[in-house]
Amino acid sequence: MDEAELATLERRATKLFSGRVEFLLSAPQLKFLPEPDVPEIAFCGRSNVGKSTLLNALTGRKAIARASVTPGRTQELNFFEVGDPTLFRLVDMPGYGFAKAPVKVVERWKNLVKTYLRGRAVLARTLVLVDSRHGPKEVDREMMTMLDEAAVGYRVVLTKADKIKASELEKVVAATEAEARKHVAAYPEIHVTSAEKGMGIGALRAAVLADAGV
Ligand SMILES: Nc1nc2c(ncn2[C@@H]2O[C@H](COP(=O)(O)OP(=O)(O)O)[C@@H](O)[C@H]2O)c(=O)[nH]1
Ligand SMILES: [Mg+2]
Repeated sequence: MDEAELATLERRATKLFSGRVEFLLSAPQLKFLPEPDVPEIAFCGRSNVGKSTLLNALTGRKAIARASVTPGRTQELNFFEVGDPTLFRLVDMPGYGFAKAPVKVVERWKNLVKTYLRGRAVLARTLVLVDSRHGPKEVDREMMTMLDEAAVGYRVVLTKADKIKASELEKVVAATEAEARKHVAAYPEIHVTSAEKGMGIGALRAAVLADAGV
């Protein structure tokens, strides 16, 4: 795609996201998933990485997805519809890697997340969010490997880029790109974002649109 096409896609994406975006439902178990009738884009990442905040930034809304006060509280899959009529859905996944949850609870959401990611026919793309301040951690690598094995294509998205210095960001970007290259299902190019500053949001909107095939 050349620059002019990309700019057009970005404009179309911004227009679409400024239109109808609605919370559909929260699924605490697989039986509550909505009908698989439109493409879905899933947002994964460690608890507190900025999933809900990024979802809000993409849709240009302050609080359509609830940014969590207590890390690890959201253990449901939250579905948001985009477009009128609905063209695709965004899915805010439960965060992984929080220390305080009981083993049983962790097992339950691991199963829910795995089963969804492996078996959801309409899953068009997954975004794996990684905190710019930390880079990919062991739990991120585990998630990426699981997605590789499930042959689910994903984009790695660095969040909170405003929180570190440009020189440090450069290093984290390089390390994250190196990690992405090790994973067969990962896009080689990563996204660098800051919901706070609006950095990388337009490009990610365009990518989501392209991934959803609309
Ligand atoms: N400075 C800054 N803070 C962010 C950014 N994105 C998220 N946060 C903060 O990080 C915390 C966790 O965000 P949240 O969206 O709830 O994470 P989630 O658990 O992955 O859904 C919140 O306090 C957010 O305000 C960002 O781009 N920049
Ligand atoms: Mg959240």
